[in-house]
Amino acid sequence: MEHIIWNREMECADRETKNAIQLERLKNTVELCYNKVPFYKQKFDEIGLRPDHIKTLADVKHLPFTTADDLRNNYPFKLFAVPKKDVVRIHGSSGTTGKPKIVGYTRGDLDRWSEIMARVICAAGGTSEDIVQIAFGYGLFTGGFGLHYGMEKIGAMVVPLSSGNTDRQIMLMQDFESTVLIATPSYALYLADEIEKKGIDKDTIKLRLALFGGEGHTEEMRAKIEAQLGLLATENYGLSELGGPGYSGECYLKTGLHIAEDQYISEIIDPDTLEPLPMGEKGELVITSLVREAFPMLRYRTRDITWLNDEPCDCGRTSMRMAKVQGRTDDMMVIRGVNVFPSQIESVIMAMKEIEPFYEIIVTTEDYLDRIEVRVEFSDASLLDDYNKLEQLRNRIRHNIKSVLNIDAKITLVTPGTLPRYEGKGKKVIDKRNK
Ligand code: DLL
Repeated sequence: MEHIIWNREMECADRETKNAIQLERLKNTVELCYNKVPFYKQKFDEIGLRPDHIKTLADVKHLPFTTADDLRNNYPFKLFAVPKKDVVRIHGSSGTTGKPKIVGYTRGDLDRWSEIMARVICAAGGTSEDIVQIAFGYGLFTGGFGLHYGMEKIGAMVVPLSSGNTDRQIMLMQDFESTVLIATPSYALYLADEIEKKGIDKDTIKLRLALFGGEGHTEEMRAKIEAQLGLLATENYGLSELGGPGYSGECYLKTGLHIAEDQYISEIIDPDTLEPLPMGEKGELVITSLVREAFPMLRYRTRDITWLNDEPCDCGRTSMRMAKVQGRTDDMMVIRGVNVFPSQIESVIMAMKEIEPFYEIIVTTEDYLDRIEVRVEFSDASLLDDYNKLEQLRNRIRHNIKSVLNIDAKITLVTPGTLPRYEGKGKKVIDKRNK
């Protein structure tokens, strides 16, 4: 399979060229923020910073951070840097409660977004020959529209199904002989499970590639979906605040997510001291946009934990890569003093054949102590009649989780098919503690 590099000039540029592009665009973005967005002007004035103080790329560390609260406090349009008449699209965060975080795009922003989408799609292995089933939600969520325009740009055949209606997804996937699936890993897992349960002939499914994103997944979960659907899956990362997907995505080699460096500056900071960390160290990802007109963003604290790698990739791209997101600073659970990421529990579950890949983690406080309960489905329904075997399975899961986390979790086994399935991002942790 031939792999296309969509924009060789940008994706394979040397460091010097990239630095020059970044510096020029950073200066423009800082000017834009200062001159057009009162929120930024006030922040600059408070610390005595002027746009002309930004002379080198290293000066980015003098810029103030922006946080999710800043978006909420300026809801809906107060961070826009252009008049409303120049905004042609609105998107927002995918949360279902409260006010969404709203972002805007000019026509030029949409063009530049499609451009970086085309890059990550080609990096994954997508081509103009592909028939692409988009099962990301269309709406305020950036996933559906982002992939849609990127796929059209490379000339693929787009099937804009949006999420849900699984029977129809499977029928059209067979009828159209879709070759690429775009979905959250949670939904892909559900789809794969349904295809298996319905006893559908695997030869009628022609998928060869999937682009996942919108949430993380463990390598174990990816391997499971890849095997079940017979495809290669790459991971994509982005967030509404910075425009959505396109910021970074894996190439077919799956060795970290290539970042669109001509459109974004990426830093890793220590989330406690807020100091920048050296290349390769793990911390919170902070992103500055470089070409966004309607909604420029300075040093946005993503809360996502990862690290960066500046080595060129064997695919030929020189772009800086980020590691798979390890978790969010705010989804790390502290259980009796131990830091626990849901992904650690997911790895254990995915590795055990006797249980289904669906789970729920429930955190409560009992007698002032944190308790963690993991609910999973056992695969073999006949176990219901064999208490001993069920008990043994429960103990094995408990033991495996304990060996990874060093804490005792309560394991609840439920019958196959009882836990919720997700069409978009999965909600796998229910924290019932009073915070
Ligand atoms: O999820 C944008 C997106 C859509 C990216 C489709 C890729 C594909 P939001 O709804 O604003 O935007 O959610 C952003 O989702 O801060 C991460 O915590 C999480 N997230 C997104 N992609 C990944 C990923 C879109 N590949 C938030 N791995 C981000 C881990 C991810 N977390």
